[in-house]
Amino acid sequence: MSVLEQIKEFVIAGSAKKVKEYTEQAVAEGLDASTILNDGLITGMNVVGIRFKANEVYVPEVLMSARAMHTGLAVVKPLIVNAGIKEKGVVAIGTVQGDLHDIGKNLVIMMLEGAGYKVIDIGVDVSTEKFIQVIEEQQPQIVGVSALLTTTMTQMQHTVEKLQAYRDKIKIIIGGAPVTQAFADEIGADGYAADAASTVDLVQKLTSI
Ligand code: B12
Repeated sequence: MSVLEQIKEFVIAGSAKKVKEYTEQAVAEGLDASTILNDGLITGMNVVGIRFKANEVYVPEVLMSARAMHTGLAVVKPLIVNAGIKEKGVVAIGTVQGDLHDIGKNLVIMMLEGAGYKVIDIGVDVSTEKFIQVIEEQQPQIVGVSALLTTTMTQMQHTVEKLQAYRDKIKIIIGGAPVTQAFADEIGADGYAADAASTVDLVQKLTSI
C-alpha cells in the first residue's frame, strides 16, 4: 500500500498516531502538501462521510476520524503556511451558530494563511453578535461564514443579513458542503467557493477590487 493509501486508511480507522506517522513519512518522501491533503487526508474523510450517511459508522467513529485528520493537517500546515510571506489582508472566518463542523473551515484557514493572508479564526458555533464584535474590533476586509448542515443554512442567512450593515467595510464569503453559488446570490453574500483552493482565488479577487 502506498503512503497515501495508508494515510487514507488510517483516517478512516480513526488512528491519529498512525495518520501522524504516515503523513510525516509522506513529507519525508517529498510528496507535496496538496497531494497529501487531497489524495490522503481528504479522500479518507470523504469515505467516512459516505459511510456516515449510510449509517455504517456513527458520530464517535466520525469524531475519531476527524481527530486523526487534524493530526495530519498539523503535520502539513508548516508546508502550506509560509511564515515569511508579507500579509495581503485580513480575513475572519467562523462556523455559524448551531454548527460544530470545523475541518473544512480549518483547511480554508490553512490555505489562506499559505497565500499570505492574516486569518482570524472565530471558531465554531459563532453567533451573529460574535461575528459583529470581531468585525468591529479587528476590522477584517473579508468575513467568511461556514455551514455544514442544511439546518444551519438558515442561521447563515440570518448572519449574512445582519452583516449587510457593515457592507462598506467588508466583503462576505460563504461555504460548506450544502452551500451553493445560488444560495450565496439569494442571501446577498459577495462570494461562494466550493473548496479551500478556490477560496484563495475568491479572496484574491475580492481584495483586489
Ligand atoms: C466530520 C463530520 C462531523 C463531525 C465534525 C467534526 C469537526 N471537528 O468538524 C461530527 C461527528 C462532530 C459531526 C456531527 C454532526 N454531523 Co456531521 N459530518 C461530518 C462529515 C463526515 C465530514 C465533514 C467534513 O469535515 N468534510 C471535509 C471538509 C474538508 O469538507 P467541507 O467541510 O465541505 O469543507 C470544504 C468546503 O465546503 C469549503 N468550505 C468550508 N467552509 C467554508 C467557508 C467558506 C467561507 C468558504 C468560502 C468555503 C468553505 O472548503 C472546505 C475545504 O475544501 C460530513 C459528511 C460530508 N461528507 O460532508 C457530515 C455531515 C456534514 N454531518 C451531518 C450531520 C447530520 C451531523 C449531525 C447532525 C449528526 C448527529 N445526528 O448528531 C451532527 C451535528 C453537530 C453540529 N451541531 O454541528 C450531515 C449533514 C446533513 C445535512 N444536509 O444537513 C453530513 C452531510 C453527513 C450526512 N451525509 O448525513 N459531523
